[in-house]
Amino acid sequence: MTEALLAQRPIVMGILNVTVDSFSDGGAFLEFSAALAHAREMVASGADIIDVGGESTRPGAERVPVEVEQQRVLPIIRELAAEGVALSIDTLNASTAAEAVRAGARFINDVSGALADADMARVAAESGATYIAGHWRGTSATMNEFANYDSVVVDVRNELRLRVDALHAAGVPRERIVLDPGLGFAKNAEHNWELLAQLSTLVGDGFPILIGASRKRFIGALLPTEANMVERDVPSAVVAALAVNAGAWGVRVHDVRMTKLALAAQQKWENAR
Ligand code: PMM
Repeated sequence: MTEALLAQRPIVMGILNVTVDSFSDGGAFLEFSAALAHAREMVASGADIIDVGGESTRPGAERVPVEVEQQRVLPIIRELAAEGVALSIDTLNASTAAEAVRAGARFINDVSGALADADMARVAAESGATYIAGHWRGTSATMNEFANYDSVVVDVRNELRLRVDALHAAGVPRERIVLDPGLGFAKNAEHNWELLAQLSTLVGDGFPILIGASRKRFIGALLPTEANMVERDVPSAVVAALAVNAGAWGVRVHDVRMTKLALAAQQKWENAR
């Protein structure tokens, strides 16, 4: 089901965070239609996959009840799947992953690499979806305490290998695993840059690699303090192009249009070599 997308390079995953705090009756349809409109705009701009998330995993973020998470994401997934859009569900929860795949998602994007929910590896195996395993330590609340590495590249690589072993043991075939070093998850800015600079090491292990640098704090640190979020899109697009140049399979981004332009330049450069 995802073979064609896994064979394609590079892919652009557009971020659809449906993480509003209240879904009041009046606001629900507005939020729903606004989310759909944004997803359609990203598809029109060339997004290959739309990544739908109903719970923020940022450092310090509070957990959302699983019913609320599902109310946010499932109607959007159903609608976009019916329109033929390739979708991934960004969740830590196995039950949300299972429901999302039933609703039409083809990828399960779990930043915890199946550490947050003991049932996730089984769901990943049984669902038939392609599973994106992120590297993380701790939880959203505690991850900053775990940002200690002997060598961040060696440690992340080894810990991702352990996740692959666990997924494989649960029945997820290697061909359905994508790895993500989890920039910002139990990592400071230097860790993130080091992982990016050594990306070819991770790529060398043979799994498709997804990179999520877009608008993250370490990107924001390049800008003056008064800069707004949207100003992070230029350095995010540069990092996306460099990541693809280093062999990444895909990039998870907010500004699809700008990323596609950066990747078009990268592809021209590559093709002319
Ligand atoms: N980062 C966030 C959420 N989901 N998924 C993957 N695979 N990789 C990431 O780096 C990642 C993710 C947090 O960023 P956001 O709050 O801007 O979505």
